[in-house]
Amino acid sequence: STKEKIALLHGAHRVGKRTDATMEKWRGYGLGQFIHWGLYAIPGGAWNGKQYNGAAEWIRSWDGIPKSTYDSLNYSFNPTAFDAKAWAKTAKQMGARYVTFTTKHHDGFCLWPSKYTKYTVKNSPYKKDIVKAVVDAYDQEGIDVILYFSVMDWNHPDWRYDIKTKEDSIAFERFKKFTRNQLIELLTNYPTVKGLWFDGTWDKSWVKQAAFADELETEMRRLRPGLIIGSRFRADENGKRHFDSNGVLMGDYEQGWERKIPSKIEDVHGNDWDCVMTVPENQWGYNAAWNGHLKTGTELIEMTARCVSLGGNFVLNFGPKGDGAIRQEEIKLAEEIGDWMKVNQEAIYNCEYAGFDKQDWGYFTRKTGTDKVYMVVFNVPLSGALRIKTPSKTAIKKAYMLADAEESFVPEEISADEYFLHLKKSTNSKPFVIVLETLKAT
Ligand code: JFZ
Repeated sequence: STKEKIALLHGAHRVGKRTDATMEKWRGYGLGQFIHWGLYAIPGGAWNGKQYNGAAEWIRSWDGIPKSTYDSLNYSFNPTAFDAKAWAKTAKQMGARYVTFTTKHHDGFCLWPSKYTKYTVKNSPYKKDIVKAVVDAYDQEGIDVILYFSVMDWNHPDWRYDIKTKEDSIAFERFKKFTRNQLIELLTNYPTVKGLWFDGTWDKSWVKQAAFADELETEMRRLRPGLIIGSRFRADENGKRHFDSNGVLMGDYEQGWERKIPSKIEDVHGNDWDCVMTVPENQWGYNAAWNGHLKTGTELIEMTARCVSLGGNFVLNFGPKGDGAIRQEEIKLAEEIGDWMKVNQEAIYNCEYAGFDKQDWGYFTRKTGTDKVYMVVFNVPLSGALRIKTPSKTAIKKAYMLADAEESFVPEEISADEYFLHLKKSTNSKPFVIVLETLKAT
């Protein structure tokens, strides 16, 4: 465009996608797991017998919950059923290729023994380093780890929502040092982690720290070359978040797709992105009384395919119980997704936007950089005819079922660059994948 660029000191550091191997690997993950676990898992959405409808991990902030009583939950934190290896096995079984784990949520409780606050696992009956257990267990399964970190910290006396007085500013300077120390500590303690997933960065106090946050980001990247940081970490000097004042993405991928998925490729502006999703409408931490619509395995598989078809990753959230065990409903979903992934993962891993027009039966994905296109079919039309519109001068050489290459199709050309694939039988009860080997005329 001809729009003039505003000179920025703390805007984006790069225009366009990263091209290094670490980021290319991230781009190919396809499916990830999110884990929200912390003190909020103990009340599990209820306080003194009263169920709260909001997100369970926010319970400390609801009216009528005494903050000091909540903050004392660390004295009852003794998760006897916590088994990081079992979590990692569940993730592996589901087909997740990365995990994002809450080291510290808004309540400020640290699941690692941070030197910079007393409010950690170390001062709970459990005592042991949970972040280390999780990182080691997932590393062992070959699943990459990203650490979730909330800048907003309800427990820290120096946290401020805004800076209005001299006192606020002095306190927040201390808070900034504390935040830096904790982040450097995490990166130093857990050198195998691939990235940081920031949250709690929306308040005015933090939005005003463009210079500090920019320098801190640079420091972290210097410490861990290849580190992946999303767009939710810092604002530019005009207070613009995610995208700077010139509309350029800040960070390595767009982190704004929270419980929503883009509907067309234009929505993602050529950026990397991932979508984080809850099973109920909006519960991240454990809520014993999950209510409302609970997404089914098929819905979650469809979301995965939709994300990959638009060049993103899909990340499904798990909220383990206060004792550390993953709830049965989540285990079942992980199994259902995993069973599907075992047969169809080729259409999900290392795939990208295919460049084909979207059709009503489902989603196209493409094995990155190749001529292999996948049709992930969710809605079979009554006619049994699946429409394909190819980009111009693209021929379909072969079409066959991914689960059974013997079952092949002869595409019927119905007009220029437009075909029908006629399904032989529609006995499929699960979404299925058809492979297209294409050939582009040069
Ligand atoms: C935040 C947290 O407050 C929440 O508890 C959970 O951890 C989630 C993953 O992140 O919630 C958000 C953050 C950003 C948006 C919405 C909810 N957003 O950008 O629309």
